[in-house]
Amino acid sequence: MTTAATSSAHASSSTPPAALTKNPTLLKWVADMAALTKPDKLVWCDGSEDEKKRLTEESLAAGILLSLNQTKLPGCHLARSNPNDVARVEQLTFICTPTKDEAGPTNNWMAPKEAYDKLGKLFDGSMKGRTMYVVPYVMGPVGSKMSKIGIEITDSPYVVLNMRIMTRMGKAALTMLGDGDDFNRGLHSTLDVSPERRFICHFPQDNTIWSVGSGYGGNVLLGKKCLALRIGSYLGKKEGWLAEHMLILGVESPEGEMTYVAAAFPSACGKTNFAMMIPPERFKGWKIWTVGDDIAWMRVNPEDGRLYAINPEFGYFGVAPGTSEASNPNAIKTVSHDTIFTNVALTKDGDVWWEGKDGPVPEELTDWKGNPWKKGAPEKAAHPNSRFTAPATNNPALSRFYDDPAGVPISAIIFGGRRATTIPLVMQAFHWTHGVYFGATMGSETTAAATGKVGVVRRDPMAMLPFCGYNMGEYFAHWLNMQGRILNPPKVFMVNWFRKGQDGKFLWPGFGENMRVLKWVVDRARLRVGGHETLFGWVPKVGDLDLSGLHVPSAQVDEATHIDLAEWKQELESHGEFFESIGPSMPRALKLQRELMLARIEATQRA
Ligand code: OXD
Ligand code: MN
Repeated sequence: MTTAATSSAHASSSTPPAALTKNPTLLKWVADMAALTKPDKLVWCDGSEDEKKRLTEESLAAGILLSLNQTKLPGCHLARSNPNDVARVEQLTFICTPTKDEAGPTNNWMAPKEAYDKLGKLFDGSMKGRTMYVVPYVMGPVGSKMSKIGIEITDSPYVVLNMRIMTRMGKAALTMLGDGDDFNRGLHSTLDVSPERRFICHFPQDNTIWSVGSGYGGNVLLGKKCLALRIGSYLGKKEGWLAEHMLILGVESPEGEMTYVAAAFPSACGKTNFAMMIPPERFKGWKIWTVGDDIAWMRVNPEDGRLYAINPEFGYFGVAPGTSEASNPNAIKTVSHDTIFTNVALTKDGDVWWEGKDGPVPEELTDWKGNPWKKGAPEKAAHPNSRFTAPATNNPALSRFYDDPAGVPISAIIFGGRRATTIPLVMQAFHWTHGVYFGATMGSETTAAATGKVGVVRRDPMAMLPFCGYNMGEYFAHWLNMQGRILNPPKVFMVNWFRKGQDGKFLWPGFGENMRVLKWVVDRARLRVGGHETLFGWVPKVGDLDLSGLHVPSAQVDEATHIDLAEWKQELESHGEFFESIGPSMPRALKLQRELMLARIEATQRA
């Protein structure tokens, strides 16, 4: 192989790496990783169109990408992963801090030395016969003080092509880095894609990620969950900002007033749909603008004391099944060109298909594994976690501030779960600490399919359970401490689109109708609409939620917003159990919030 210092910079051109970077720290690290993994060839990625074309052609020739109908889907391709490698693997994801306590009770932990040794053995020679790609990227707008630089070394051209969509990738990142040494060091090899040899290890103190044995997005697009959330949350704590699993959207009124909202929902609970929502007919003139659909990095601006958010990503890695004109028309337009589809089904004429897509179910398809599939077959044609990787700039609702280095000022934060009972459609916290309590106790009910037991609440604090890179109790403390930094904090809300009635049916129609809830949130944040004070927070009074033109009986909306004291007592019990599980790092301020709510219930019941 050629070494980093002497190889040709681009496989296809004679530009030496010096034209891209002379950064000695970077060159040394790349040379070290090459010495470990022993690739046949080394390619520095510059992010150019030529590079994209070349890699796409090579991937098509190697069968890594499959061609789609270029008239229907210009610039789109299909990838199929190994069937054993279709999702994030939480059980194989580790936080490698010097002590177990730093990783906390909600993370898998491995001592750094053990992890480097174990994975070092797997990486040793893992790229023999392969090409090593060096992928420089920026998470966040290029040049922004809020952005971070990462370098991912990978042996997967699929990863390079996806990183190109999901991040600001290539020369710009190296220019921004200059000779600095402040960059995330990511090393990835697909190895033999065996679950036996699959590990995703994070070393927060070293700003390093080692991922081996997987080719699936969440495990290998290291900028996303690994850097932007796990390492990001650690850096946020250290540097005084927040890295969150949140969408960011702008709500524009017919008068042109813009209000920005960040919202955390657990994975696969509709963040992308919410971030790209089209308001219903009744809200003529209102517009929702997407800043981000999955991750928010938020910092206080000392000038106005407000929290500003950037979306560190540059594209969407969205779940395909269920995406349709009805559920998300903007997503359908977004994936209509220059998109990589992974594990969806293929039609006879080279189009993509997934369960829940518009139009009739085709009679015959090729399923996500490449096998023939017939309508009515018991197996799904597309994998339930099949994905699209699409550029943010394809989104018709993309905010014009999505690339603004200063970010957008956040007026409201929403925490949402998937709860069949107890949690009302929407509720506003009394104050910041109470809002942190909302986030810390977020949960979703498991389904029968997942656990065999319906209605078991899995707590997913701030939707960060699989993504917080350090001790969860200290993460809560960091959220509480942020109050001291934010002079003008956003108002905090919880929402629940998933409450069910006695008949087991959803009480609230969801999707575009969520605009009605969002409007109340915006108006509350701007202190111009009423609410009713309950024991647990503010909820809309009759008349506060705009229900005109909604074909849902008002009694049903009442049920969706109802607070049931018996249910809440049980809920607070469950919060207590969860807080216990966090151990000694659980902040007292949150425990006291819980006791206060219990005391309020008791006082009401005595009265
Ligand atoms: C997730 C995702 O799993 O965004 O949360 O892919
Ligand atoms: Mn996510």
